[in-house]
Amino acid sequence: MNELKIAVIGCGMIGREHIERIQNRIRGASVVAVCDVFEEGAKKGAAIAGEDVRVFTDFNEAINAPDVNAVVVTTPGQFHKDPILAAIKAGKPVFSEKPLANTAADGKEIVDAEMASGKHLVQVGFMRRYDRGYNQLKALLAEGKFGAPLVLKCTHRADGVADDYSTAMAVTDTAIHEIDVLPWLVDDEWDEVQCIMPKTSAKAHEGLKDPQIMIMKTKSGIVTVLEVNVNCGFGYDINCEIVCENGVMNLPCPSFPTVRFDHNVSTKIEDNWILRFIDSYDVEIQDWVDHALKGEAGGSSAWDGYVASITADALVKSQTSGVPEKVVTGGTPDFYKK
Ligand code: ISE
Repeated sequence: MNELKIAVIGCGMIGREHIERIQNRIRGASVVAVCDVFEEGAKKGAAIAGEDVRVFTDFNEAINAPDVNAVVVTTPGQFHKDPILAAIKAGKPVFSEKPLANTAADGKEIVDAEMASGKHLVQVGFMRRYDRGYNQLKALLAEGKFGAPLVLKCTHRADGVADDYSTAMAVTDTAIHEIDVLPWLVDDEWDEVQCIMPKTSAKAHEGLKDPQIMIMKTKSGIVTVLEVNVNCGFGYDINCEIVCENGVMNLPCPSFPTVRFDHNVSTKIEDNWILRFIDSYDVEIQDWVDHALKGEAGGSSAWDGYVASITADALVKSQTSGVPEKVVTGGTPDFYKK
């Protein structure tokens, strides 16, 4: 294979972002088919992809089209499983936007199908593994002079959320990024997780518990305290401080000019996640293409995606139980050991 000819399944906001990215900035790949259950949606995707692209409303037809040799799944998470299984069945590499699936049960079906196929076909779109700052932290940790990481203090703050954002989504849609990237960062696995509900912000819509504090412990005993706060009102603010035995390191934030104006000294905070991680998305999709062309998968595997869903299920359980819940994965199968 010397070029990926991609069918994009799901032409919502992130689907359209990836279509634009693949057509304009990615080497070795082009979008040849777009699909959305809503024809209007598919047409919006096609308008970005260009005139030669074929438009589908049935994902099976798009995935099995003879000119398609790779698949990007950007439907809402609860609809990821079926197109991913169809791509595995067709033996075509598939990039699934995060999360792999909304439930661990769906994730397990995907992992089982991929193992049965005998090929690594699935990559999950956890873009933070491609973020420059997280990679700099990982490299610093690998130097060894900081000693072992002991405590991670993180924030995941967003300006605001849509009315259909639920209490569970603070885990399944938002904290899911830290659930994936932090064990990768410190080379460990989650052991138990707990969610504590502080006083709810008056800005949270009816029924939404926000902020939430997630306390997550790894198998080696590293403790993460994560503040998810999606109505902060001042921008998209991702922080990660790693307290190690011999020193402390902080995730670099995107740099903006420091300005002096009107008796204030200030620095901008990024507006939203698309802008904050835009470079990571480019690097991630290029890495997927490069791996897929060699018959490999990079980034987060289907197993990583499945483990993230198991962890998310445990945190969602803790949202109501209030107590720490165990993360039980049954151990990494040989197929996924790196
Ligand atoms: C999105 O995928 C993100 O990357 C944001 O960090 C998160 O706040 C949002 O809820 C997700 O949908």
